[in-house]
Amino acid sequence: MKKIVISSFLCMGLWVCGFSQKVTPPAPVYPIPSARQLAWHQLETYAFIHFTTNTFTDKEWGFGDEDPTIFNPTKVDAGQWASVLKQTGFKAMILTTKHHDGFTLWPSKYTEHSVKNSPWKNGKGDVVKEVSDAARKAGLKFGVYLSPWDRNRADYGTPSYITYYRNQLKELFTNYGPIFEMWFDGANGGDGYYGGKKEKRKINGATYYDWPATLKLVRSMQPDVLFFSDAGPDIRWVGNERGVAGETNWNSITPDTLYAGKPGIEKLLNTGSADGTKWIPAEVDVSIRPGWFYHASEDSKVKTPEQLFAIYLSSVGRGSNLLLNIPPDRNGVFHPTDVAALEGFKKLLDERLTHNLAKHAKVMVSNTRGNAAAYNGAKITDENNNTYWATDDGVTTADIELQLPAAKKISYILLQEYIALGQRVRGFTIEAEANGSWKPVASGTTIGYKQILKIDPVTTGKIRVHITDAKACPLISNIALY
Ligand code: FUL
Repeated sequence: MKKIVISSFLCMGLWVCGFSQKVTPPAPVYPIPSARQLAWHQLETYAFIHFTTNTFTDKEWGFGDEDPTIFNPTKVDAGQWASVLKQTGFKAMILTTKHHDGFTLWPSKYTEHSVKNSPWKNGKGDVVKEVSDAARKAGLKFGVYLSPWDRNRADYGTPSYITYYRNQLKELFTNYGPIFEMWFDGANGGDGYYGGKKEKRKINGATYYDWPATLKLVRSMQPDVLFFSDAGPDIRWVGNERGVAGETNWNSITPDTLYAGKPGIEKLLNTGSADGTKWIPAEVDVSIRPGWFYHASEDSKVKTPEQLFAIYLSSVGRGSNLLLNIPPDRNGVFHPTDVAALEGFKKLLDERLTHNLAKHAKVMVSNTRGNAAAYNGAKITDENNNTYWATDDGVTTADIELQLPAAKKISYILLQEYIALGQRVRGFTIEAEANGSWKPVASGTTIGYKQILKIDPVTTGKIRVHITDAKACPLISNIALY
């Protein structure tokens, strides 16, 4: 103990303190993720499940006047959904417990517009229970989407509807175990059944719902839940439903600048901003079919494994999480075409992104923080995301060279920052050595949690990454080559 104190004193701020090897860890670059956001980043891919009366009316947005008796799946097999998702690499599922039509998939005691008045299981069924149970059994996390807009309710637009919405949240957040994410969207107001009034209603999206109070209520029931909306507070929308995050993708954004409907908002959501004040990473929601709900007419339009792989690269491969919607059909199961597409997608992931050629590479770096083993280049290939290579403070450009035991054909390069201390890298280039000379193979701006670059295949024994710009000393936890 005494030795460390003396040597620190003698060092007077030098990084390496003689034999005590005391090196100051990098200071965080704010904003940084919360513990629950950090865990969320690691989920990477999870499923959205859109299922309700729309599945039976062939609509995307039910008007709210649907007769509950039309909800009559022959067999809801949430076990099938969960096992397909588990086997194809998904980590969670988020269910539309109530879409804009207001029909509740659980027997809510606050409405008659519910599964309890359907013939399915003689009104004794509970889709939310079956899905949350199946998810947990398969080791998947469970999340809910409870549409704020409700085209069925007579009181939509008045204060009593907010009480109704919160009562439903109380049912969902107390009866179905842990909920990892609550998803709510900006679709609001417009025409609807509204208890028979059949009129157009407009609400003030900024004030009507009093979201701060609602989120506080939900957090009081489940403190670990993550809230998704256009503006967060935990996870933001990526600005499109095509499956594409920005090539530049900051986890930071300033929420004051966000509100639904603002011109240009999609672009900002897509890229985030380098100087954003809050950590609100983007989630990429996209459907495996053109619509969110099942329509037999779209059976021939299911995305192919190659299309799903491309979406994976433009979402997870750009540091976002992928929320892929798979809508159960009228039987209550995933359609065979969708299952085949998911299996094909998983096969492509296994073939293309599992055999890491950098595993036994020798790593040479232009600078190591305090010359300390704790931050050396080997941390980049140790396959441990809790360790990282770091440079000295003030060193914001640096080179990393990976030397492979033998030349290999490389088609994908994966980079990861240690984001627990903030997202830093603003620019990088990558070169490969072929026949004694270096040639550029890729370049980019942000890295974040994960960046996967598809390159023109190159056969090489040496890859060099230049960090060309960073907010502060870069912290790289992983580089993999495939
Ligand atoms: C949107 C909704 O209007 C769509 O129907 C769908 O649920 C999508 C995921 O969110 O806001």
